[in-house]
Amino acid sequence: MAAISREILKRRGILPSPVMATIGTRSMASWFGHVEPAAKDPILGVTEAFLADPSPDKVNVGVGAYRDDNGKPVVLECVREAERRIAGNLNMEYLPMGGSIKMIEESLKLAYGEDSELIKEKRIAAVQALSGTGACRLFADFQKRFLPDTQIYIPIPTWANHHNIWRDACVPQRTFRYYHPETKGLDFASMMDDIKNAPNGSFFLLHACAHNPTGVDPSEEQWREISYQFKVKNHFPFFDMAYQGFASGDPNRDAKAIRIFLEDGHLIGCAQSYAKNMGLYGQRVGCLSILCEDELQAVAVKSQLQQLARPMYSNPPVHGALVVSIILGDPELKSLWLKEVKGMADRIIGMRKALRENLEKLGSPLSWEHITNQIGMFCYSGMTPEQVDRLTDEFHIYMTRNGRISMAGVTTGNVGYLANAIHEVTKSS
Ligand code: PLA
Repeated sequence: MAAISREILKRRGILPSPVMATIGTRSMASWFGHVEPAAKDPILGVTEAFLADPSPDKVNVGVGAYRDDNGKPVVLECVREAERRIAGNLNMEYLPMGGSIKMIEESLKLAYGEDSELIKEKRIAAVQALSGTGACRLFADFQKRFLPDTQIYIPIPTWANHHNIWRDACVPQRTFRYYHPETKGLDFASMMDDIKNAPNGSFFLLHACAHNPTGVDPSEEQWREISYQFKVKNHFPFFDMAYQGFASGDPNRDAKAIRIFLEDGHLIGCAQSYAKNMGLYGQRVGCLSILCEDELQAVAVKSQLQQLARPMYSNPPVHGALVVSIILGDPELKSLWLKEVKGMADRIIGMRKALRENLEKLGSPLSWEHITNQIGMFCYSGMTPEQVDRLTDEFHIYMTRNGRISMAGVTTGNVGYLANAIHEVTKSS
């Protein structure tokens, strides 16, 4: 008997099942015959395409991964020193389900403030997470399990993976306006309207600093207004803080939005990542914290976060957590880290200036002021997907199709080439 095609089965309303797959000539492969290839990830897919390009001119300004001025990945000196201290001295036993207590303690100081009363009162439930992504996902799963009727309000635009994370956690999503394409700045009025118009007690995802992809953050004054409105509406703020230190060069200053919300007495959630600010990308080290009413509640919440982690990955990886604990727990290494974070932020700021100057020198008819107004790792250039396609096809320059340039990949060596290519594809627009 000829193999029954998937199409015929579909038309007959019969989904191919493992049993049906044994009918006909198709073999075991049919177990997965219905699996279509997934769409390419809009960010990590760019790296794949970049790696596959043999051109010597190629430039990757896609993923937000810091490079030195020679375009090489960086391991911070404080990290090297922490690793020297670990080598041969510590065991590789499992961490507890909630991760390293020391790493969590240090992370909370970083987010909530060195002398935070909330830490002393033990009101924060916190667990080590699989970097920022894992922290967001754990929170989304917690939200679904314990507040199943809630939704999450996500800014437009945002880091593309936010949508995947809350989708896979089965939390319904709503959006709020954030960015103004004409001014290439914050659309504060619309954002406030959307906050006001959301049902009381809504969950909001906020980027604590260095908003991805826009590089546009509210000012301190605007954060105060946002916090006030959240109080009025009894909304819950969940801060994704993936770039602490990358906005201003100072992690303490970059936590300002969170500190304002804390001053105003909000309960908050917070996802922290050491991928960017310690360059620990592949180590997958981060922290999820949820500020509770009191210690009793925090103990319960933490135990439930651990219970969510147990069947998913049991307990988090140990190496990155050791590195972070050693750096943040040692005053000398911590000050070296602060110096190195500032160094990374400053190099990026320098590249923003250089890219803008180069474009202006080329006589671009467009305004590129936003390159230096925006902050953090990314420049939301305003280029269209078609212009980005031309950059890739004609100049071997790789970036996400939303026009986001990872400034962390721009160097003294490639900034001229990049500016020239951008000028070529935008000059007649
Ligand atoms: N949150 C935001 C806002 C991010 O931009 C990123 C990373 C993360 C969380 C997660 O980082 P982590 O899990 O590695 O800690 N965004 C990158 C990489 C840098 C990515 O897409 O995964 C980006 O290029 O946008």
